[in-house]
Amino acid sequence: MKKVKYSMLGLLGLSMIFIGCNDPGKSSNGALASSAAEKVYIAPGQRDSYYAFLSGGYSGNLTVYGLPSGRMFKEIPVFSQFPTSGYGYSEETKPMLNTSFGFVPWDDLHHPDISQTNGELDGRWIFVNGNNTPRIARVSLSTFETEEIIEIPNSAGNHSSSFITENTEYVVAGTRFSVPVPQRDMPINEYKGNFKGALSFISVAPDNGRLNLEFQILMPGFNYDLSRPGRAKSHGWFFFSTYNTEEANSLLEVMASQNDKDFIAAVNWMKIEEYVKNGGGTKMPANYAHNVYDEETHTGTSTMKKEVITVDPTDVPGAFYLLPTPKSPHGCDVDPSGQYIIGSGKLSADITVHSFDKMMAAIEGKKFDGEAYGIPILKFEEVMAGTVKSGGLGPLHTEFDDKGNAYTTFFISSEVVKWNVGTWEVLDRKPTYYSVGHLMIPGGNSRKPFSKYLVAMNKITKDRYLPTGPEMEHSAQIYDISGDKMELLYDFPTHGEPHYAAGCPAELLEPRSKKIYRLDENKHKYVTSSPDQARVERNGNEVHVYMSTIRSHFTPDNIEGIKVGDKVYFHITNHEQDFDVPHGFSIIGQNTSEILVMPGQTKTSVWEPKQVGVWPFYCTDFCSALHQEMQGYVRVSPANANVELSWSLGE
Ligand code: K7E
Ligand code: CUA
Repeated sequence: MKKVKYSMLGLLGLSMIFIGCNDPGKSSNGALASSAAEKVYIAPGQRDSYYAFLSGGYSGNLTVYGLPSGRMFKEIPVFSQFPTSGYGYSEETKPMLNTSFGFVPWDDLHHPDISQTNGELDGRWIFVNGNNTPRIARVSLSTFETEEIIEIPNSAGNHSSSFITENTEYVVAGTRFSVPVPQRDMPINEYKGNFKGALSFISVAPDNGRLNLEFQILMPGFNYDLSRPGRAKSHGWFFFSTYNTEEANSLLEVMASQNDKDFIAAVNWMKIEEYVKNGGGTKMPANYAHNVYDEETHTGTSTMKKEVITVDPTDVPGAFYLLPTPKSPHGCDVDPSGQYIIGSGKLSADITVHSFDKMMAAIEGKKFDGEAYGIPILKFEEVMAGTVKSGGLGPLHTEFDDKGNAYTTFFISSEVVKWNVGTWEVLDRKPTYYSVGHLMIPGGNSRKPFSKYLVAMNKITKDRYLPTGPEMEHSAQIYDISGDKMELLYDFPTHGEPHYAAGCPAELLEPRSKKIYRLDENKHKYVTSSPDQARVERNGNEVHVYMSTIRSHFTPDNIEGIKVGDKVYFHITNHEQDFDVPHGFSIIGQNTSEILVMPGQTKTSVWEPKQVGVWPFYCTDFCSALHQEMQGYVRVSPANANVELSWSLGE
């Protein structure tokens, strides 16, 4: 215990020294060179060559940037309410944030992954995870909207997620925290041997992307930190890094660093899929939300699912093995060939690389070193392919280029280290400012990386930007990796706390990016398909306003006969059919946000008037020269008044 404590202190001390050494780097930092400036400069009217999707961490959302400019194009709301569009505030999108805990309007989003076909990015969808209240979301890369969110039962701290298999057969969700399964009232210090770590496999329908939780593996009570699919030769397997194999439940900073090695768990999901298809596994009662947004009705619905199939690893011999991996591994990355599995022991200087071929041979030859809860532990020497003597400290995450190189981030020594996959030789290293977490090369988590740019996402900003009080946005950095040596090109601020990111060439998404929703295809229950159908209907104290918008008026624009105590639903249809002409809607005293309605779309804003008076509403998006004229009034009478319901069609 003492030894561990000292080494922890040592690492902390070193991290201070390393950060101290990284003087803003005015001399060593080549970013001021004019050639670097040219490499990131996108002239007015020109477009970037890559999309980058950065996780928003505790913002709960996903942000879209261009590379190499580092310009932010959009924030896509996923797990968090977003007043800019009304996501999570409009009646249509509230169901998207429903969970078994009720409405949860926030999450912590870490790992975006773009859908693949044959191990290459196909640009259909991007998957993301919610850590806190375990959820997986699917975002359309045509509309850039969240289309589906599925809650993950028996899970907590959904961190080794949301990575996909190489034909997007499954998106995987692994629990960081082990918990009692099923959840129950029990003493925390009985954790060891009793808590379970659920690894969930969610199938993705090839045509429309619909998610279904097919099975959950109930693993020993370790912490499952990160994961990557096998690819090419290792397709069919999935790899999960673990820590706290000690199964400590207190003072983890020390107690979970007792074992010299934790594990990378190798899971043969194809075997388990077959086992489940043949009736294997146990049906267990569960309660989890499945929320789907329909593009035609522009409406989300939430359904509670009641059952899940669980699999006990000891019931499927040959499908589970543990690969000893030193020093509490964090990142678990698989190279483009599928041969190498990289475990980044975050308390270490070295990077451990396992070989898939050696793993298969060790399984064949039964080269075991005992077992844990019935799962065979493979002999370390039998599976290890090599060690990268990095010279850095605190390796976290690795991405790959298309020339057989790997790039690993080092949190403590604040750098990116480039090394050769196969010789394990260090080829280059560049500082990051400061304390880098994940990095991203477009396609760097697939069989086909695009090796032009590398984005490092840093945890500490300090002096990189003009100060903005104690709270600074995180800083990301773009490196040119097309040559032998990496070249730092540019710093750009990010939003929230990016962890992982995914990127792809612009031409993969540009042609299919949706421009408008067709009005004649709008199947919303409350659509106003032409302005002459605009109307107001009362049903008890519920009032439905069928409203149309076109530059620059609302129809109807004046409404009378509303009473205090009513619940007024404004169903707003945008009749524009031109690209980039949204209209907004907001009304005084509303307890939700404004809504922004895209061309051809219908959205609903609810308002519960509390005070008698004549209250204005207006368009929130500057849509035309007469945008300021885009307004109207609602007359609100006392609850017992008998003012007739009436409205003006503005003709
Ligand atoms: Cu390293 Cu959540 Cu992927 Cu952050 S995780 S850095
Ligand atoms: Cu419509 Cu401003």
